[in-house]
Amino acid sequence: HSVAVIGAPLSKGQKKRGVEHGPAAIRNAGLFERLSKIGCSVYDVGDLKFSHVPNDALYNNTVKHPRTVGLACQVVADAVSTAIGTGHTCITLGGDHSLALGSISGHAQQCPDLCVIWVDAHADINTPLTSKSGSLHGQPVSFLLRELQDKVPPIPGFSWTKPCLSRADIVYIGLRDLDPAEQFILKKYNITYYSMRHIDCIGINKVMERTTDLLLGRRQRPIHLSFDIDAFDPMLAPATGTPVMGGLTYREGLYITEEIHNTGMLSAMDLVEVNPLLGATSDEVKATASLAVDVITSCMGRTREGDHIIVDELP
Ligand code: DIR
Ligand code: MN
Ligand code: MN
Ligand code: MN
Repeated sequence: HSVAVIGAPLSKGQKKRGVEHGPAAIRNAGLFERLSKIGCSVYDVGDLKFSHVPNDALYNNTVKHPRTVGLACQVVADAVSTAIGTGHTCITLGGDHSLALGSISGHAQQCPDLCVIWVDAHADINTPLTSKSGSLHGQPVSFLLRELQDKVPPIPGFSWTKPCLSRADIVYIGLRDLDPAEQFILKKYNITYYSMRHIDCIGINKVMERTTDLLLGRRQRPIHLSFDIDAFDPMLAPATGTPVMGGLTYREGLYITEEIHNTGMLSAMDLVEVNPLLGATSDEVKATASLAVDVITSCMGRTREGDHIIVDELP
């Protein structure tokens, strides 16, 4: 099938330099060759251009670069909407995770019925008023959820956003580093999440069974996968801005993406927070980027069993 790849070199949603080079690092790790090998026809949209908004003052003394990030997300939303509207499965390469506000909004313009699987060490559900860091990559989900809108102030750069998800339309997997306000929000709105503890407890197979039952049990609908590379253990994905010990194993990560592929409903995905300036060695950077490619190709149908033989009889 046909996939569109959009580079979104957005970095102003967090504080460390280098995450804007994520798309190039993932491309250089052989993404297109690997996608072609599994039979995808790939359309490269290229890297989006984001403008830096001058005089982009803090919001509420905390939230950083609101106009720059808000405008960039709008550019991402348009690109994703166009790619989905043209009939592609859409892959957005980050860049920091604030871009998911754009990609999910753009996806929802074409598929209002979509649901979201958010794979991350973090819930990224702070509001601009609860955020301690002021980083917008810790906040995208708050703008997307209808139930939270009376808690989200109108901040500069985000007037175009419209919440497109309800609390039951999103499931988190891999959480292990939540701010107190984020924990409060997850509990108060009864949002489903499978933390690393849940994965230890019931296993990744049950987690995926429950996730797909919850999201697709009543009706088939498009899936948006938002995959933060920091969901993996830092041993596997060291080149990322906010690593947290005790993350997904390689096998758990690929089981998640294989099950998502097997639903047949994956419509768009993000792969975010690969920061090639943060590996201690070039091997660490290569391992992180190559892991990102494994995640993406697995989503698009690569299996760990290899390809099926397409002849009728052995020679
Ligand atoms: C923290 C960290 N909860 C924040 N979030 C991160 O900044 O709001 N998200 N690192 O990926
Ligand atoms: Mn994230
Ligand atoms: Mn994260
Ligand atoms: Mn397939």
